[in-house]
Amino acid sequence: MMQKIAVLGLGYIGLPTASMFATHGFQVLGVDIDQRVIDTLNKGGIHIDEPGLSTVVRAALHSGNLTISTALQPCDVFIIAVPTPITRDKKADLSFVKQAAEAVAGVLKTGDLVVLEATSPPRTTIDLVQPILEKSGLQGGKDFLLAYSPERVLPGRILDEMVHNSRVIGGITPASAAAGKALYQAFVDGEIRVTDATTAEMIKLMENTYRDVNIALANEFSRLADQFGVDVWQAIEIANLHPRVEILRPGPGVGGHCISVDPWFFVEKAPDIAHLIRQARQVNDAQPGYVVELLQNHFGDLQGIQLAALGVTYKADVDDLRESPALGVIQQLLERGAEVKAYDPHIKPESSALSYLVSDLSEACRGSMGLLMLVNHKQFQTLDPKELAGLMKTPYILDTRNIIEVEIWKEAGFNVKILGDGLD
Ligand code: SAJ
Repeated sequence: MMQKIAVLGLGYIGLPTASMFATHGFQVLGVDIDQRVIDTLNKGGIHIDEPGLSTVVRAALHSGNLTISTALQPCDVFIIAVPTPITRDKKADLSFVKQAAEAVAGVLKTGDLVVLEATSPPRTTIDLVQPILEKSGLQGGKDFLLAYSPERVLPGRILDEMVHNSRVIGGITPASAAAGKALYQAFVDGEIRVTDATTAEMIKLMENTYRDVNIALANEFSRLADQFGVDVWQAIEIANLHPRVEILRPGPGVGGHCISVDPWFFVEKAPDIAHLIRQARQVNDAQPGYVVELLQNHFGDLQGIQLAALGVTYKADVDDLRESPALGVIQQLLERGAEVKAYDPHIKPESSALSYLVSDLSEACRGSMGLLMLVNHKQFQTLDPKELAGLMKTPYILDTRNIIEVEIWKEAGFNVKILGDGLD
């Protein structure tokens, strides 16, 4: 019976995972190297904006089953849920995984189970983590069990999907996979499939790469539609009536610490094979530039043009700025001499280094010559265009997410451009 679980990394995945095991009867030690995370949590706060998470974390802490610390101790199970970002030259940064594996090696004992959850390049578990753990003198598969099991939860729906999504557990041995399956059955009611570690790593990357390539296709369709004078949104809606077609939504680009990152792990490991995957990444990374091009088509020279950016996070209704395409668009506008004020209901100006962020929508719009809808936050679906038109110098809006009611905005006097609508 697995008694004590250590979760290394209390971020978007580690904190919900630690709390979930704790509220399902396990003794859990949550470990993070950032003392501020520990202090925030110990004061009853939370550093992650995820619906329902603070309730579960508080319940876990109050139950006494979850303790948190910067120091790792001996446990029976070790779950490594630390970040695996990419470097500027698109290489996987596995330094946090290495650091966590070293810490586990220092307290590992016979019979323990180690699970790597962090999204990693194929073969990371067997070629990087296993040898580090074996510095303990114990042998993987024989003295300790080692598995890879990625999270596939959608930020914004983490607590629901953590329980109901299917899950894959890849073991360095069948016994490792079986032990991983037994562990997650504590709270997962989705189907749990077992395989080997490298296959499980590949599955995770395939899921996110599949999404990135399909978003790139939608983005390229948006540019083709603008070129041919077609409304891509109507075209997608009708094309998707086909029983085997599901074209995703064009947008200002692809952000987040997953979809915009994970495909590069394939490109890094197999640059002579992953051509389509690289190209899709380049299409998505060029989409912010296309948004700026649309603004240049409308305003001509952007020098001195005052714009209000609505939304800076990487997607709707989250507070996560990582790899956000909105930041890419704004950066390029500033480089062209435009004057940008941005407003995002999920980001407090005082808690962000973004100098152009203001604390309310009216301040962002006052005196501006154009609105730039960059994130489809729920709050932006009910804006009053008449009120905003009254604040602006010239009522123009470029909607990169196709969330506004065009006729209502036109009646309020706006000149409207939807990315991909085929109009000038
Ligand atoms: N986006 C579009 N058009 C779309 C869908 C998304 O432009 O049709 C953009 C979003 O605006 C955002 C980016 O793509 O900038 C990524 O958003 P997302 O909702 O596709 O994905 P994430 O990063 O929030 O979560 C993904 C999910 N993976 C898949 O859907 C295959 C989630 O299940 C993963 O667990 C998560 O990555 C992860 O952590 O790996």
